[in-house]
Amino acid sequence: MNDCYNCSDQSLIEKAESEKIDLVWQRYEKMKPLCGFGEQGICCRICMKGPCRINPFSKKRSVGICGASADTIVARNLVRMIASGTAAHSLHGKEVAKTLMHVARGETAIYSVKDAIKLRSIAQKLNIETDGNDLIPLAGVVAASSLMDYSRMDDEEICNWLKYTIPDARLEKLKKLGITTSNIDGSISDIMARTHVGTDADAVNILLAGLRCALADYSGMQVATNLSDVLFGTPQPVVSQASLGVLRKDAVNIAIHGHNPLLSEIIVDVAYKMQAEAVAAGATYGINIVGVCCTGNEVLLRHGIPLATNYLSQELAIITGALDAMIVDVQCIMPSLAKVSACYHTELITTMPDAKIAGVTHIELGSGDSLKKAELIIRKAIDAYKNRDDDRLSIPAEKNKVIAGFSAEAIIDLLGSINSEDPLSPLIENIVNGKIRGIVLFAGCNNVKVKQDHNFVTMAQKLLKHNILILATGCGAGAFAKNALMNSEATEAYAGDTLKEVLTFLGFEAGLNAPLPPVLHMGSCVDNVRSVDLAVAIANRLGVDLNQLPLVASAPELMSEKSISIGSWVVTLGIPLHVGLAPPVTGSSLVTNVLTSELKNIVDGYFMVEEDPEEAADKIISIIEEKRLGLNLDSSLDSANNIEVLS
Ligand code: BF8
Ligand code: SF4
Repeated sequence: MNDCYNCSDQSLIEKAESEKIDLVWQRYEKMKPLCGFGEQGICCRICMKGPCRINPFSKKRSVGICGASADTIVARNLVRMIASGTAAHSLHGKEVAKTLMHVARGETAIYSVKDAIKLRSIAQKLNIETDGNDLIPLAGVVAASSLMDYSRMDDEEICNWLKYTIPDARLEKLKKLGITTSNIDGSISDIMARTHVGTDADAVNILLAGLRCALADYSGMQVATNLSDVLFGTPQPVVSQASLGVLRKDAVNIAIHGHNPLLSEIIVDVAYKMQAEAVAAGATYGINIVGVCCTGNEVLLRHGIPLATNYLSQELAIITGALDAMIVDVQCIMPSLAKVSACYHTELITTMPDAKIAGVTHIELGSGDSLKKAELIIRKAIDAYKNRDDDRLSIPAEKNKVIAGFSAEAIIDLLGSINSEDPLSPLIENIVNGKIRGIVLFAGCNNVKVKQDHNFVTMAQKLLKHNILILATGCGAGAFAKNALMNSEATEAYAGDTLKEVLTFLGFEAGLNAPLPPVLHMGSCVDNVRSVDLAVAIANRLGVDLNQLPLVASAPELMSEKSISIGSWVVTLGIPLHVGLAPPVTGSSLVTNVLTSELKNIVDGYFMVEEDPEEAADKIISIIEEKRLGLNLDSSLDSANNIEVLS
């Protein structure tokens, strides 16, 4: 059975087994063999003449009842995954933008502009006049400009959050291909319309629309991340802890799980004010809020709240017997939590109208009485604590120090303490002189088909040894946080000599009195755009496009439709992407070939499938070295200061 890389998680799996509680790993075993047609993407249930499935072993060219080929079916299924991922991210972004608009109109007493500097810098980025614009009216203009990206009717225009955030050369390339997007919601509905029965049957044409939709995903993620920073603050380095050992025996433990900071920020605020009630109930420490999945990343970055776990082991938080409540909003919440929490005293509470679980307590947040509702939720947790059964308590001892909060702004600020006139230069010089060979962005989920966190950790250790700096988001960041790769000690333990030298220098120069971690936590899944912002800043500084940078992305344990949409815009921006599992496309050699090879000729980026983490790391190293050669980094430069050669 593929279970957890982390030993303490493993002991909880065994505890659940002894208590006869099925978890994701057992359900996976029971589901085997998985549907081979589904795995290859060759089943179609788009109309009621079917469902149809293509026989992958047929010598004759097998087609669906309507005549759709495997290529058409696979392409349609894939782009529908992209549309779903895009819808999930961009709805999150739209809700944040609408909230900023409510702030600007004075319609909410709960939220406010917390980061005025970020608001002004966004306005500048979006080409909005800031002079003479007071803060609150400016918030309204920024919110309107962002919401326009969801509603624009002029197809010739381009979404602001796409147009103003990528290098000019990349934008020109995308324009020529006709895949820029003018309207995020429009790009999603375009996919649903063209994949209706009897519409687009040209696999390549369908895939190109998928790339356009993926760029809509990128735009919506930019909205979500940037406007969340305005409302809740831009992350700065913060020290905390990760792994299930962050749960406490002497506290009312509340996990917040999901994605949208609009909800989690309220819970965090209200919980701080209700500590005394928890103490009065006998929890001497008070309330201990911990995070799960991307909400966990959001509150870790902004508040230093400990991260309990990432996607695959979410049920284990309950199996500790120490979790008094789990409060969830949207996305990546296993419905199984209802059954698992019913085996313990844990209160499971859903909070969003579009994400309920049958039989689970639903207390809706998001309207004017959210603060009162949040109090009610916390009180339920305190009541549940009184029912905790100490005999079933099993809190793992292991927890690891994590330094998180590396937004692009935080990294640039930190480097600016070394060179305030040209903050990026310390990073760029060390990439140019080869002390940092390149950068890998690890993103994406856990998948039960892989031993949890194993691919992340194995690949990172090899890449770090090769002096490659790592950025991480989403459940990838969770994997590194839990497994002690996001602290200064990890730099000592894993970084190659020159990377260690640079991280140590930067850490001390920036006043941290310790090396920077070798894996920088940039946030949740939507925060993948933070790493793009950093890469774009580096590319612009060097006068090159993103595809030329020694930069590779990896989703070694991908699972969700969101990971497919993110992966698709990553390659469309020109960045090679490693995936540790093949997406459901192998039933079409045409689609597989386009994604893994032809795309390189079209958008420069491409998908590289490699299941073995050691091999994957080697392949990524080769790509990075190839990119360095392309930029002539090692041969033509004799000094770290010669970076102008590149521009
Ligand atoms: O958005 S990394 S498992 S929690 S989908 Fe989900 Fe994947 Fe985790 Fe966050 Ni992203
Ligand atoms: Fe079958 Fe075609 Fe209908 Fe798909 S759209 S279910 S391939 S008949």
